[in-house]
Amino acid sequence: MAEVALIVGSKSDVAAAKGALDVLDRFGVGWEASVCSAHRAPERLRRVIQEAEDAGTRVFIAGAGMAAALPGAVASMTTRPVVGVPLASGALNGIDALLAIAQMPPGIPVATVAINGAANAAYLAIEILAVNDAQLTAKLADWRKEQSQRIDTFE
Ligand code: RP5
Repeated sequence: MAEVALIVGSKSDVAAAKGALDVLDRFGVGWEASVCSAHRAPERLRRVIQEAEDAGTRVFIAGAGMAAALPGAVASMTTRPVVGVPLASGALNGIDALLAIAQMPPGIPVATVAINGAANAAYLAIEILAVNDAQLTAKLADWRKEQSQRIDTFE
């Protein structure tokens, strides 16, 4: 089952978003991924979200660059948590997307990660799912332990 649905605003965003899928795979979390622009195809976006919810999606990850309406638009169409990934593109190299995604109005939040922080979006989605999943919680604890051991090693 695709517990996480990843949506990006353009084909040009796909490479930058792939890091999220690698993390989800490593934790055995099911995902589905699609390209859908909030500006260019808003009606299709509503269908994509509805279909994902019907299929069991519990967390959305949405990545976009420039004016980056997508994560906020997804948040406006679902009550499931939305993690937004600002992607570096265009003249402002992601600063525009970061502000657009973070500055949501009260009541329609988007949990915003760093510019090009797709991997952290996946970790956050996994942490949300782990609240009700002891096995996933244990995997996260193992991963944290592994990270600690890595930084203690002088190589
Ligand atoms: C945003 O504009 C997309 O998320 C992408 O990062 C950027 C450029 O899109 P394209 O013109 O490459 O489709 O909406």
